[in-house]
Parts: sequence; structure tokens; C-alpha cells
Amino acid sequence: MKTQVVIVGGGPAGLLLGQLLHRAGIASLLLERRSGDYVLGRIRAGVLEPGTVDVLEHAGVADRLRTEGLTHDGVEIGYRGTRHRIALKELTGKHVTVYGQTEVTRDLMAARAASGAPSVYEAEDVTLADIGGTPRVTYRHGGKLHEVQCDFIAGCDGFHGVSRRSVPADALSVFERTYPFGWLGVLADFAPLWRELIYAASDRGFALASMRSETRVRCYIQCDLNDSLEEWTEPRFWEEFGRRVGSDIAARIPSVPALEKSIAPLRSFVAEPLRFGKLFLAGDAAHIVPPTGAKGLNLAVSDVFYLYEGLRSFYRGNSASGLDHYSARCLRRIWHSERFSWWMTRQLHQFPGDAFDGRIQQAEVEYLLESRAAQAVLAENYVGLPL
Ligand code: FAS
Ligand code: PHB
Repeated sequence: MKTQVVIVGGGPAGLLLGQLLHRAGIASLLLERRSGDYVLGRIRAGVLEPGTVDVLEHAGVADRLRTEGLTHDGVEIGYRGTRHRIALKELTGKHVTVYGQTEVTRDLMAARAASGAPSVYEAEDVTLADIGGTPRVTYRHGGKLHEVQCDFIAGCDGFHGVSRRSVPADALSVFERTYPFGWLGVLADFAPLWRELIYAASDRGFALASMRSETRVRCYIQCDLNDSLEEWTEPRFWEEFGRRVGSDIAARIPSVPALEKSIAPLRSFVAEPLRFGKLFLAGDAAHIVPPTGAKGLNLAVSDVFYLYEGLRSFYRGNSASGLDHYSARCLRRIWHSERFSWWMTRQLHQFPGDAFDGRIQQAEVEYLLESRAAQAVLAENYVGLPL
């Protein structure tokens, strides 16, 4: 089989790239290791930057987002028992949209099915070959081995995918920071007891109050990396969550079962460059941010938009310049998001260790809550820097 672009990975990055390429008349084959249901079952991001919404509009997949997405003009920072609003809209003229990654993925899956562009789910043993020359991709499906020749490969297969691992180790520079805690997340069906997201920094640890709709909440607490889901029963989670976000909320949390409960480690990670020959990495395949800045999905979207623009100008005008500048263009935006996500994580979580860092953290948060200029810096980064 031959095609123009093989897309490895059917998460939001791979699906969005496939949709943008299809609308530009560029053929792609999408290979996803898991089933569609499995991909939809992963509960992840919840906040979309306005730039992300624009790209989804451009891709023709924003109808449901326009009607069901929640517009948020601010976020709250909880600190030592009080909550302070960061007025995103007033400070930047922009708002964010709360619309779960699962729904973005669902909309993109529906669009791909409607486009008729080929996708293979449960594609096993995807292997990339000759990525510096004439790329070939092999995979197993239905017990048979398949081979595809293509012009380009888009590695959209996430942090644990095969694409980044297909680049010779000496051709990549890796930058990484791990954090000594994780996030325990719970999805539950009750009306949010908060109007806007609350990022709460307490002496007991961080907590985040988010939502998916007017009837469904998504909440997180900082937890130890060795914690197990079994020891975090729902009553224990909600009791701890309430102690961290505030007694006014704690007193009103209903006793409802979790629809989903998971623990995710936090990591800052960037692999440079994002291009190796005819292979282009995009999204979590190239970088990871701690979710404190709500950047992961949004960064995947900007990578994909830049790659789509590069491929479109290659196929339309035979100009390789977009592809040649892809990695540098992505990395500038990636590092600004890495910085913001690291800063938000550093300031709002309880870190073990030296007293000096603890005082600096206190000074950072106090300054943030007192200074309109500091709040404008947070707001500009939270709504997302220009694409
Ligand atoms: P994804 O990981 O979503 O998709 C990659 C796809 O490739 C997967 O479907 C995988 O099955 C497939 N794949 C992997 N290996 C393959 C192979 N060898 N062959 C074929 N397919 C293969 N971001 C936020 O903004 N806010 C959050 O709250 C947030 N929470 C997160 C929680 C967790 C547990 C994780 C892991 C991430 C979270 N993120 C969050 C970040 C997340 O939203 C990612 O940024 C987003 O999923 C990136 O999308 P993709 O790059 O498409 O990668
Ligand atoms: C979420 O709703 O899952 C969410 C929102 C904002 C974040 C992280 C996660 O920073």
C-alpha cells in the first residue's frame, strides 16, 4: 500500500492531523494500537485555549464544542484558606473553553469516519523503517503483516509510542524533570460547586476543582507516587479534596460514586528536534508537561497545526520551508508552555525539602495574589500564547 502521510497514533494529535490533511486533499493512513473505545475511555484534559478552538473550527469539528463547551472568563487560585480570582478575560481579552479531551477525540473520530480516510485500530507491532529515505511502516492486523510506503510519517503516538524510539538516540537531545508526587483524579456526576476552576495550594497539598459539564465534575488531589487507588476510597478522596479547596465547598459535596479514578505521574519532558528525515513528532510523542498549566492537549494541537501547514505548503506549492522550520517553530511554543507548566506546578504543590524553597514559593504566590502585573503574566500563559 502507498499513501502520502502515515499517522502513527489515534489520539487527539493523530486524529486532528488526519482531519486537517483530509480537508486539504492530502491522503493519510492512521494506525492506532488500541481500540477506539479504549482511546475514548482515557480521561485526560479539560481546558481548551482559544487557539485550540480556532484550529478545531478550521478542521470543521467544532459544532458540538460550540454548543456544549463551557466559556470560562477566569480561574481561581486557592491559598491558605482563601480564593483569589484571576480575571482571564479582563486581563487578556480572551477566555478558555471547558470541553473534555474525550469529547474532542469523539468529534475527531466521527469526522475521520465520515471522511472515509483509512484508519486501522488495534494495529500491532507498528514499525518505522527508512525514515531518512523512502519511509515504510509495517504493522500487524487481523493476523496479517502489512507494509505501507509513504512520503512522510507523523509520530503522534504519545510518550510511550514507537516513533520517538525509532529515532537514533544520538540524534535526539532529551530534557526532563520528574516530580516527587502524582495527581489522583476522580470523575463524578454532580453539579459543580464552583463556577470556575479552582487551583488550590494548601499545606496538605495541591487540589484542582474542574468540570466536564453542568452535571459532571473532574477533581484532582496531589498524592504520593506510591499511593494506590485502593487506599483512596471515594469518601477519603472527597474529604481530603474538601479540606484543600475550602470548607464552603467541602460541606456540600454529595456522596456519589466515582465514574473513573486514576493516578498519573507528573513529568516535564522535551525531545529535540521534532523532525528526523521524513518522520515528524507531534504532541506527547515529543513533549510532556505536568497538567497544572492545562497545556498538554493544547500543545499537541499547535504542533499539529504547524505540521499541517508545512505539509500543505509542501504538497501545494512544493515548498519544504514549513517542514524545514517545523521543529524550531514548535519548540519555541513548547518551551514557553513547559516553563509555565513547571512554574504553576512549582508554586502550587507541596514539595519535600529545603525551607528556603518553601519561603520562595510563599513569596511567589503572595506576589501573584497582590500584583495585577503578575496576574496578567499568569493569564497570558493560561489562555495560551499566540500560535
Ligand atoms: P495521546 O497519548 O493522547 O495519544 C497517542 C495515541 O497513540 C494513543 O491513542 C496510543 O494508544 C497510540 N499509540 C501509542 N503507541 C502506539 C504504537 N506503537 N502504534 C500505534 N499507536 C500507538 N493534558 C491537559 O491539558 N490537561 C490534563 O488534565 C491532562 N491530564 C492527563 C492525564 C494523563 C494520565 C495523561 C497521560 C495525560 C494528560 N494530559 C493532560 C495530557 C494529554 O491530554 C496529552 O497532552 C494529549 O493526550 C496529547 O495527545 P496525543 O499527542 O495525541 O497523545
Ligand atoms: C481537567 O479538567 O481535567 C483539567 C483542567 C485543568 C488542568 C488540568 C486538568 O490544569
